[in-house]
Amino acid sequence: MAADDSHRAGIVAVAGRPNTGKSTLVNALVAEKISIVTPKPQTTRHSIMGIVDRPEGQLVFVDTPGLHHSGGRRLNRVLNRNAGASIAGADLALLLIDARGWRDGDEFALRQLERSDVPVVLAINKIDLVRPRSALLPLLEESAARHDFLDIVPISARRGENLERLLAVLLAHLPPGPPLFPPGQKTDRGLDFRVAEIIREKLLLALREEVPYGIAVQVERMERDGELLRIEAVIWVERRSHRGIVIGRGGRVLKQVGQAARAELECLLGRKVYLQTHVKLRENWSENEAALRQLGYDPCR
Ligand SMILES: Nc1nc2c(ncn2[C@@H]2O[C@H](COP(=O)(O)OP(=O)(O)OP(=O)(O)O)[C@@H](O)[C@H]2O)c(=O)[nH]1
Ligand SMILES: [Mg+2]
Repeated sequence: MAADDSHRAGIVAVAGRPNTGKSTLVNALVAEKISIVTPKPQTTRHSIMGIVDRPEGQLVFVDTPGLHHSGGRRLNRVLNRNAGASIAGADLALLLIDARGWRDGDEFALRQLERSDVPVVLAINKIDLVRPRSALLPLLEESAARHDFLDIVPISARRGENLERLLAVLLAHLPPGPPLFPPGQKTDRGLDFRVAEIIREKLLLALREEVPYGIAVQVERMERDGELLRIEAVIWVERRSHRGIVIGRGGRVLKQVGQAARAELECLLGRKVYLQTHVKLRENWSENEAALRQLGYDPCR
């Protein structure tokens, strides 16, 4: 692709409090599931790039962990640091809030962005939940008064509404330059990571309360065997009692998680998958710096 002056390229950090729809948006823009999505807050734990190519330019979105008051476990502090580092390295920040109104958590996220000095576009997401649409007008006014946003764009990530307009607004604020990634590449993350995340998503969906927050997934082996892909993964839990909960009575929970993950992996990979999972205990891993690094929660990624 020609790197002429009319071509733009840059990094857009997608930020906001947990559960505002950041990952849903990145997936919708890239038109592929790059990042896992659940109804639970604090689903995303890594900065994950989703790359969008348009004739006018390339937008590299960085999905970030939801910004939150990081009291509590060390993992939470790492997640905030990680999101902060992604924002600091971006050309633009895209702050997502929920169309049902500003909350303290949104204000906290905005303050983090203001500290970074990166210009901010505001996307008001989940407009499908607001009827009539004119009910959004006071929120637009209130938002404009809270910060000098480059622009404010109402969207529905889930329904794909107004996303082309959002892309046009973002592109207009990116610097001229050649693509940062080879056109056609959709994410910076490898297959191991995506497989582990899909398994973690199914665990988040299957488990309740605090258990999923103490879970990490690591792919130990991936091997082609003819038409089959054999995958071995470890599910790390941080309390002895969680092991039994993840496995479930008679192995029921783990079986259900494995089936759901396998079905999605087969779709993603276009081949049959044999998935083997082992549940292992690593006590309090989410409080332990060395364990966090080993499990891929490097504050710099
Ligand atoms: N109604 C509606 N729901 C949405 C929309 N976008 C996302 N959601 C839902 O909001 C929930 C959270 O979505 P995520 O994409 O995981 O949110 P997130 O901001 O990435 O969350 P964290 O990773 O925890 O920070 C999911 O249940 C989504 O289906 C939308 O436009 N409309
Ligand atoms: Mg997310």
